Amino acid sequence: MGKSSYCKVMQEHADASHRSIFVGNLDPAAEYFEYRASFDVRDLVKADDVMEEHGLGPNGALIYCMEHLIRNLEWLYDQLDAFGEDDYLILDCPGQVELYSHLPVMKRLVNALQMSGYRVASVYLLDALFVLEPAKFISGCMLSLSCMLQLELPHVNVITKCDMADKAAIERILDAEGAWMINSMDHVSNPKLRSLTHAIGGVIDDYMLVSFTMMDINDEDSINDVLGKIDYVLQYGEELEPKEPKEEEYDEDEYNLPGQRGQGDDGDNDGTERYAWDD
Ligand SMILES: Nc1nc2c(ncn2[C@@H]2O[C@H](COP(=O)(O)OP(=O)(O)O)[C@@H](O)[C@H]2O)c(=O)[nH]1
Ligand SMILES: [Mg+2]
Repeated sequence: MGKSSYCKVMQEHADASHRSIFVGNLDPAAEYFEYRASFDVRDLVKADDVMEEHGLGPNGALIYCMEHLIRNLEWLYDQLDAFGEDDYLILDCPGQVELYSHLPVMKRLVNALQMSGYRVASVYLLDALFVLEPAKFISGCMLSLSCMLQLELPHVNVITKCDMADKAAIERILDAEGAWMINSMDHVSNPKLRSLTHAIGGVIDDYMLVSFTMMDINDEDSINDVLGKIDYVLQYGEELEPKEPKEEEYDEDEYNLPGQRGQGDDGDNDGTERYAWDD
């Protein structure tokens, strides 16, 4: 979904705006990325090596690698020691959904970071082309929800690759009632499953559980907007300069703060100081 590109774009944006963003690669199967990596999990374990040594397929090897990382957290702590109090780090994570949905690996990693005093947020990326197809969009929303429930972190959803898609069409879908989207699927979906699909759409819609920010890598304002939203959920820099969301710019429903859905809360949260989590 453009995870490594997201890291690169954020790092370049920070370079150009007198801010530092560090990136660490946590994807043992990464083949290629263009950001300056402060550390790389492939120095500890590589998916290719594991496939060869243990005769595993790509998914099995990836899970093996992540479990190896969890068993060797000292390695990660050694890398993290290099950073200072206010440093901002994006972790470029593997995208395989089972790591977030039904395996405890990423949750354990998050717990370890939090127990060491790091503030963590998750950033979920969804490809713009998925938004334009209702069935894929709903499935993307469900996956995001699954990550939110599993990781229990302040969470920001971003639509990537907006430079390649019809932005007006995406905006229309994001503004539309979920019911409209579900109805637009009726002519293609199996009638037996229609009521289930309606119920899922209704849950997403009624509780405004998932909301997205569009990001276009060629539009600095949209990159700034995404960064600002993540800063807000992390309360990044709050010690340096108190930061309140401006009503006209920030809508608290957009932040998907765990445990605060539909409670009319004012959006306060543990936030983060050092670490943004890219999934
Ligand atoms: N045009 C465009 N291409 C993108 C964008 N993000 C990623 N890509 C392309 O999509 C492919 C996969 O991106 P990558 O960041 O490596 O995905 P990852 O596997 O999730 O880390 C690469 O060829 C990127 O150049 C984007 O925002 N716009
Ligand atoms: Mg990648």
